[in-house]
Amino acid sequence: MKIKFGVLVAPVVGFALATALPLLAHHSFSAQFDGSKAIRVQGTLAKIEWTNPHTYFYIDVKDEAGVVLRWGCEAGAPAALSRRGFKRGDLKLGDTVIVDGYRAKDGSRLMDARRVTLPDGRIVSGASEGDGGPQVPQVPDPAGKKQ
Ligand SMILES: [Cu+2]
Repeated sequence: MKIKFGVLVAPVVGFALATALPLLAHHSFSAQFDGSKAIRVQGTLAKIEWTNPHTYFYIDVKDEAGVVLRWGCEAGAPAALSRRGFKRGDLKLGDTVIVDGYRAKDGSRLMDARRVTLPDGRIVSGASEGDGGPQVPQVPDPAGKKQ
């Protein structure tokens, strides 16, 4: 009976670790994101976490029906962003921001931020290059036109 119990429990623990790790540790692009699913998200900054190894910012996006959906955007570490000209003072809550990147494989509202358009119009790297993913996302602009 003890062996059977172990067999039953192990898959549950394994699943919990597999789902928790991508957000906590460094990972390759393909572990979490889909390079064929480019996306542009434009909205207002709701929350930002300057944490290692990834900075996360959260953008509230209003859809055609007026429903606000929150997107999580994963960027590089704070120091890596700073080296690319994206510093803490560049974004404050409520600012309008555009993020270009790729959607999470699991279909959740999480994306890899490859490029960020700051409120002052500067376009800066999300500091996530080098993770094995595509470099420049080809995504529709907010008006629906192709870049
Ligand atoms: Cu990582």
